Amino acid sequence: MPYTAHLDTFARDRLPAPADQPEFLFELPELQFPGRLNCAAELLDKRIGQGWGERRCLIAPDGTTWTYAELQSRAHRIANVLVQDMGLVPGNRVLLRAANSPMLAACWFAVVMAGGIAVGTMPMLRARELAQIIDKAQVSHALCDAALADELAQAAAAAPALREVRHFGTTAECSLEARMARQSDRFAAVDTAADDICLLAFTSGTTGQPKATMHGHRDVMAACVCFPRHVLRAGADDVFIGSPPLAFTFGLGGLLLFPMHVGAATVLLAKASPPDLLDGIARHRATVLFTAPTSYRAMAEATRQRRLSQPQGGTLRKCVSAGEALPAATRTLWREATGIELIDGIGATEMLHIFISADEQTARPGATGKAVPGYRACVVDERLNPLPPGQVGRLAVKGPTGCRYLDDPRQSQYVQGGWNLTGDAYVQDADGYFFYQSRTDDMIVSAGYNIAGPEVEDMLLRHPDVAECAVIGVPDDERGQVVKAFVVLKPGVAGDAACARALQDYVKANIAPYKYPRAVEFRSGLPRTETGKLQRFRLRQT
Ligand code: 3UK
Repeated sequence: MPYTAHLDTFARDRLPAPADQPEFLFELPELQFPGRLNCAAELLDKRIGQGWGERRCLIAPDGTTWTYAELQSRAHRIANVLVQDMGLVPGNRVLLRAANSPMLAACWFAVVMAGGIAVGTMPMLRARELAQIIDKAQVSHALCDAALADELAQAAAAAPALREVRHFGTTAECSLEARMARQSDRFAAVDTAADDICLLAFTSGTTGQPKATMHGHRDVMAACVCFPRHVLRAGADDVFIGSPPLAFTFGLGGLLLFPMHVGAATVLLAKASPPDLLDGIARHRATVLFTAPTSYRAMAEATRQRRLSQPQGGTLRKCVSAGEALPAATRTLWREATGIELIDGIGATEMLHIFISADEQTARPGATGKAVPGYRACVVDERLNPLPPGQVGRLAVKGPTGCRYLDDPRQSQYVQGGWNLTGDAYVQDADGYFFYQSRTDDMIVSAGYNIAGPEVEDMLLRHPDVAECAVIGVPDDERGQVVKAFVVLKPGVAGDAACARALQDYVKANIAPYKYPRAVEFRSGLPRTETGKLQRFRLRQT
């Protein structure tokens, strides 16, 4: 048996069979990792050994700042509480439940340092969804913000696996903080194997039953040296900020792991709506921003007056967009508002983080970018044969990270022949740039034409009256499907027949007329997941 520090082998026992796992590539020199690795010790304890102890690490919305050494002493105390008071054994799953905050980050490091498996949960989740997660991951311990205790208590009543719950952010006698005060601020990190699992990330899933993806200590370190080192290139003097929850791997990487890997500081905002983000950037003099395309679009309007970026006298210098396709129109809007060229990147919970991207200098409108160093990507047909440039097909990737679903038959859909198939339809150009088309199952087929909804959305977004939109195919007797647009108008614009016609004419005039939306419905908002992704399947159900 290969070495593991896990005494509780739940995760290891539920890995996909070797033949169902993707091929992992470790071709770059920076991807050579030792057989024993604890990523929490690497990102925190090692940083202090390196002399970064007094550097700023975590910044709360009110400006309260923890240095690397202060985060370490909290994480070590929590690790001692987990092991001494709560009986944590390496390999146990620990549910984390809080809005983004320094305390949530300290809990994450404590769990991982103690050899536990962190199970992040979005603050918006309800008891029903929490119970599903607890049951699927057989979660035994939880650390929970007292403000979010109710739904967890309801879930716990229905989920017997959960034995130990501790709350923070309360003055109660049995609070996590009270227990921390009685523990030592020294904890020796568990000597985990590089491939011991350290986090379970549930897919934000725009459809269907939740799946748990598994990532190990090596995967975390690998993610830190691919996109961040080769594309983002942030440094120790940067101040990161953004919106994705730490329970979403986009947020975990962008707002916690990546800044700490380079010794930077990170602002953890509990609320990160576009106006909150704008305030936070100015107040904390943030330099690196991670958020989603819709958020950039909403901020662009308001940002013109705010001088956010360096070319305008502000501080912001790097902006990453991921989670959904970035419409070329949004890229332009942001550049015009701030002078900053967005860094688009496609990532996935299954892949841990971003694997195709382009930096500010090499970005092309409408393209996601090229394979991030460390990854290989191609466009393939139904039988996994590579397709030439210009042909639309399925995106296939492999690299140092990849998909391992916890005990799930859908493994064989995501991983085929060693490749991770993300479910996205892409086309490559002659220069190797990848252009997103749609989700594979979202491609609209109307009267024999293939139409990618996002292309129509991009055109609608260029119209001055449109705030947000979503384009899907709806069943049609004559054409199989017709293109339908759901449109949220800017305030003060009337959603009448004349407006619908104007939008249709606008699309027809600017892209091939067969792509225009034959149906237009006005809405006051669009259905989104807790990570902000459009739920097209819910629009199809209406
Ligand atoms: C879509 C994109 C076009 C695409 C994620 C960065 O979004 C993340 O993970 P999820 O598991 O969703 C994955 C799916 O989302 N997508 C994401 N980014 C882009 N489509 N352009 C993009 N730039 O369908 C993908 O398969 O929620 C993103 C880092 C970590 C992540 N988990």
